Order: sequence, then structure tokens, then C-alpha cells
Amino acid sequence: MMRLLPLPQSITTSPGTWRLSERTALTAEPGLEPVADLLRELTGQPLDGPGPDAILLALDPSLTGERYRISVGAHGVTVTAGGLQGHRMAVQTLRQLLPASPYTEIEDGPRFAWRGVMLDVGRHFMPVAFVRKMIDLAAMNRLNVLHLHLTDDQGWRMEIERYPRLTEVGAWRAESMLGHYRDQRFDGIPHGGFYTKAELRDLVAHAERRGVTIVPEIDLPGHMRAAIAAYPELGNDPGHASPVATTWGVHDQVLNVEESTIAFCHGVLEEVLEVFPSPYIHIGGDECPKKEWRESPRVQERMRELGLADEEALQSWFVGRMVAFLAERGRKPVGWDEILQGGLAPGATVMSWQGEQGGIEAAAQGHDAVMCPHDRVYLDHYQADPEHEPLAIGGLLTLEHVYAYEPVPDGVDPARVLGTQANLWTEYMPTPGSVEYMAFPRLCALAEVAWGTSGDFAGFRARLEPHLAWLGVGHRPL
Ligand code: TNX
Repeated sequence: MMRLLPLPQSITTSPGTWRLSERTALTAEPGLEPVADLLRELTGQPLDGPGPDAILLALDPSLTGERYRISVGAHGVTVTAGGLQGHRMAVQTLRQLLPASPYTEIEDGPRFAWRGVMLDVGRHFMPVAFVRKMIDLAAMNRLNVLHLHLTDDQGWRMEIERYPRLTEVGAWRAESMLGHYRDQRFDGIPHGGFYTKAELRDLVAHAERRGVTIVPEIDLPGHMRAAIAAYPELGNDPGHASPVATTWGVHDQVLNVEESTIAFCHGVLEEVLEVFPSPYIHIGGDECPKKEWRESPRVQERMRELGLADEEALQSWFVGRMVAFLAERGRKPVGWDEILQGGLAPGATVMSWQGEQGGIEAAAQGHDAVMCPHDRVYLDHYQADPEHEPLAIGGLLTLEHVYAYEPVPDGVDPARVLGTQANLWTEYMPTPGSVEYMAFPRLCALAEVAWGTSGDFAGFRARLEPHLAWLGVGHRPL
């Protein structure tokens, strides 16, 4: 009967049942009208009955951040939180109690401030409607970050007004890989698409109403082949046209380190900041092969000009220029753990993906970390025996293994671990349906881990089935 997922921190029930009806009246204290509207929208009910049965949305400043209380009894329902964000989390729990709830007292709040899911729309473009659905699904699992990986070698997905070729050229590739990467087969079908700034602003607003922050990522200085195809002067071999990549994997073509290229990146970020109010902005930094930089006389000359000893120091310099740009504008830069190479400017947050080591080092150096080690939370890995599963990149990550994940590594200051995030790289997820299949049910396990109430797998498993039905999402069969 109680299908709450993620499990709240504390629940007690007593005899009695409350039912939503035409008599139910919704009342919100001043400032909470947006939450009242959201509740009406999500329940599809006007909630404007004559009472006395009521849902009351109340403020209590002693409840900070995302904490909330729900009391269901003969009086009706009282939801209390310190402000909008707490109420947004409470709305999702309340929806799970409706339309008939036992009398209950719930006291709740998350263990981690960063409870994320990353969607890679670079490898496969996903329609706006599906991104909106992912926001809804994140919110329903009380996740509060959608990290959008907007650019990669195989496609540039965000309209940038001052550089129109990024989407005219960079949003399209000639074909995609068929089967596994190692087979080197292609479908011969052009693939692409991009989001206008207006579409992205709509998504940001939709997410914000539900308590989800969209953290945009522009992946620099590697993973930039789509941009280099659009503007060859950004690359290290401007005389030689290199198309938007059609193969997966890590590509040697990376940005050059001219001042004009730095200015280009800043120009892109400026438009990103216009669209995304998120305090955190992701600048990528992963998998930047140093081959071109080593072999380019011009890059070597530039390194001497800048007084940099090696290519790692050059990467650190490049990242530093982006970090400084964002910090000057009051935003917090985030990057993949490779941004630690050659030293990292203070104030940057590290996403630990190659394992836990990046997060451990980051924390030791005084940086914040988001933990997303590939062997624990990469939802592009197989969820069961590959023989009976749709083609995936590799690996094996079962539901149980995600559920057993502990985001704070031994010996790390917990205050440095902002939280955790599941990543959906879409090389092998060409459609929304394939993303849903890989994301669910595992994302529900990650959500309970991030909320901080994981532990009893059998209990989780029992709540999972009705929860998935409520989510209305495609998923791997249980
Ligand atoms: C590594 S994780 C990547 C991605 C791939 C992913 C596949 C990370 C920062 N970089 O470019 O899509 O592996 O699992």
C-alpha cells in the first residue's frame, strides 16, 4: 500500500485513511502558490472543493533546504517545509500517497544535495519532449539535477547565435555506427538535431518548477570534433577539413590553444549562461588526448610562450581559463576528473568517473566532488547477461549493485561529497525507448542511494514494481 520511493527518512502510520475528493480544498501560505499550481497540474484536480477536508501547504523556517514534513490525519493533509524547494520534494511524496493515504507522519530530507542523472544528447539527439519526460522522471524520484551533455565529437546540440555553424554543420553527422564499435559497421543514415535557446529556456523553467536544476555541459578541450568540423580554425590542422565524427570512442582531434579559441569558448559559455541559471556549469575536460598538442609546432611554441612545462600543464591552463571565466560571472565550474591533471584552480567541482580516486584526490585538495564511478553508476553498462540483453557498451552493472553503492569513499571528508549521479551515455541508446530501458529500474536504485535511505534491498524491490507503474516509463523487465 505504501509505495514510497525513495523511501523517506522517517514514516509512522496509524489507523485511518484519508481520501482525495471533490470536497478537498487546497490552501497555500503566501509564497507557495507555485507549488499549489504544480500540485493541481500533477494531480489533474482543481482542488477547489468546499472543505472542510483540506490540503494545507505551510511554511516553517526551521526546516531548511529540501527538508519537509507531511502529516495525514482526520484534519486532512498538512505539508510543511522551509520554502519552495522543500515543498517541491514534498509534492512528489504526496503524489505517491494519493489518492488514498493511511494516516501518516513523514519527516524527510535528503542525505545529498546533488542527486543527479546525466543524459548524453550528443551521441544521439533526443527530442525535446523526451528531455521533458526525463525531467519529470527525475523529479518523481526526487533527483534534483539533470546534467545535459550538450556537445560531443558526434554532434553539437545547442543553438549558439554568434556561431551559427555549430548547429548548421556541427549538429549533423553523415551516419552512425551499427552494432558494436569494434565491428566498425555503419548505417549510412544521417543523424542530428539541436535545441534552440527558446526550447532550452522552456526546459529550464519546466525543470525549475519541479525542483530540478539543469546543469549544462560544453565538453572542452577534447570531444570537440563537431565544433572543429564547423570551425576548422579551432583545430590543430585547419587546412584539413575533418567532418563531425561518425565513430564512437576517443578522438585525437582536440582544440588548439590560441587566444582566439579561448575567446570562442568564452563566447559559447556566455550564451550558455544566458540560458541556464544553474549555479554549476560543466566544462567537460575528459579524455583529451595530447597527441596533436605534442606534434603541433605551433602548440609547442605557445607552451613556451606561456611558460608551461608539458601538455598536462597546458590542459590545466586551458581548464583554468574556463574556470576563471565562470568564476568571474559568479558560477561554479564542474569538470570530469581529468581536470585534476596538472593542477586545478580552487573552486572547481570534480566529477569522479574513472573510479573513486578522482573524488578522493579532489576532496583531499579541498575541492567538492560528485561521485559517479563508472563501475557503480554508469547506466550504459549491461544490466544482466549480455547474451539476453540489447547491445550495450560493455560492463555489467546490476540493480543490486547500484543499490549497494556508497557514495562517500572511506577516509573522505563527507562535507566534500556533494552527492552522486547516474550517467546515460547514449552511443548504444539511439532512441528514447532505449534510454528508458537502460535507465530503469536502475535509476530508482540510484535515487534511493542519493536520498540516503537505501539499505533494505528486498523492501526496495517490493516498492519498485508499483513505483515503475506510477512512473509510466519503459524499463527492463523486473
Ligand atoms: C567515457 S565518462 C566518456 C564518454 C563515453 C563513456 C562511455 C566520460 C567523462 N567520458 O565520452 O561516452 O565513457 O561509457
